[in-house]
Amino acid sequence: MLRTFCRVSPALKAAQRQPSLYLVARPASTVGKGKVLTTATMNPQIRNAEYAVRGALPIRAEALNKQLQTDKQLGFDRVVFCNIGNPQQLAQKPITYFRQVASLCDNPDLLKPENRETLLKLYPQDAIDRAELLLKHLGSVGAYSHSQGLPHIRENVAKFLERRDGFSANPEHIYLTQGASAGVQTVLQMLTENEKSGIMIPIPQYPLYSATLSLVNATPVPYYLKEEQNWGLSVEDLKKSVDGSRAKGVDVRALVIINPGNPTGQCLSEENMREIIDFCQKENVVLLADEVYQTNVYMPKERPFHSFKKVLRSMGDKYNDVELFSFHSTSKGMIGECGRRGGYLECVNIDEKVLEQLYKIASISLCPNVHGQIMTDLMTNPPVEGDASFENYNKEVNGIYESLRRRATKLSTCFNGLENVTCNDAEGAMYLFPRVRLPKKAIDAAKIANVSPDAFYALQLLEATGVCVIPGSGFGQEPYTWHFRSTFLPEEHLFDDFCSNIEKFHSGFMEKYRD
Ligand code: DCS
Repeated sequence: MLRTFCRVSPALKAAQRQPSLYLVARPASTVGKGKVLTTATMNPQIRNAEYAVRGALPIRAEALNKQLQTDKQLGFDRVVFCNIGNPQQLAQKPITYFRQVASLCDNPDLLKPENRETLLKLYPQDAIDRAELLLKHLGSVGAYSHSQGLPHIRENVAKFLERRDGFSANPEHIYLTQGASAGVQTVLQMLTENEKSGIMIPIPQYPLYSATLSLVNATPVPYYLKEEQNWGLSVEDLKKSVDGSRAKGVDVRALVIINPGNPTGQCLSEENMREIIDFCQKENVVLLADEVYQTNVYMPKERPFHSFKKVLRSMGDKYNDVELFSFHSTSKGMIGECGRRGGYLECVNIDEKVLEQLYKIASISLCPNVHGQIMTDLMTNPPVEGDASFENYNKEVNGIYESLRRRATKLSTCFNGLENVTCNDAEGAMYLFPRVRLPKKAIDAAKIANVSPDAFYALQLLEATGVCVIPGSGFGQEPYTWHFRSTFLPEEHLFDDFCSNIEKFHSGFMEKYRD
């Protein structure tokens, strides 16, 4: 009887057959001499993974930030973290309604009848109602939820997708995730059969992709975005890239599209998206649509956001064999709740048996964190007309949106005014990715300092101004071109100073290294 309940996994059985596994893996002479786990013995995939947005530059920035507490001689009075799209780190205010609901879910005692009178002085009725509804489904935020995410929230996400796209969505095909990152990592892990499994990624790209491919030991298949066409994507380039890799024996099986782009900020046209979907069908590749910046769209008339799900469905039944995973997050948009780790993944046209495996992998982590799930519920199901919070919610969201748009323009104007710098406008997202034509003398100095020229520039900028940006090499760029990525998230009232510090630094740098 016990045997049927305690099924021993094949891996465990193999280990039991080989009790001396430990000694076999490590030569006897090393036992007892030094650490078992070193950077030499560790998983090489982890050792080799690189993630620039939390890499060398931000580490130096953190050190400078610490130094500033005691040393007032640094030449600047604060470090400005433009390395990461983390709005609340740069003083963006959280959306009031979101925090009201979250705080009531965290402290349900406030909802007790005896506290109602006081509560109503502090909280609007719709926040109270929402918290009560969520708690009815959740029980407690301290309990594990369904591994795929609370069914009630997944139903709300599905309704949101139906309103957004005009096509049906199935809550069973939605997985709530800890930020979009967890969804992306899981799907990349699922797609990797062996080291020949190839995933097409844009260059420049957000390094979550290259880092995860390194972790799972899959092969990145790069395709280049065209800087001179506002970081446009050409399907001919996709074709060249897939053909070239397949000719080398790579088993290309998926294409990653980041729309709106990070670090490049471009928004795809619907026509371009149709071509991409058609490409996926012809080439038999799964489409991964990273749509975390879907509401960060600053030219909504000329370059509106379209979801891949909507475009795919609008192309009719003929395309029902195109497999699509799409990702969204509560970290971006006007919400910026990065620390709460909310998001979801929608699976379209994915094999049911694969969905079972996806459920299994989600269940190994038990469940996505419940605070993130609550944020996902609020993001996809915010106050509507007639709700007590509607007006204030809209005011806050529009205020952040308009400010982001102004800051995007201000910063691109600043960059385009710098000698030897060109910068495309941000159609979307939170970043600019200017190109700097560095003088030869600066490139030689970088060589002596043993860093890439773009890292050399970014380091000098950091040391001189406290502004932390990320060198283009962290995202990938055309060979012998140099870029950096900066967010446009610094506070608006400090923005003029921020721009003029960059301008001063840049002209000094160019003077110093002029050929
Ligand atoms: N996809 C894209 C395109 C992103 O830019 C990010 C985060 C993510 C996914 C994952 O974010 P979450 O896991 O928080 O949902 N952007 C990083 C960046 O470039 N700066 O900040 C984080």
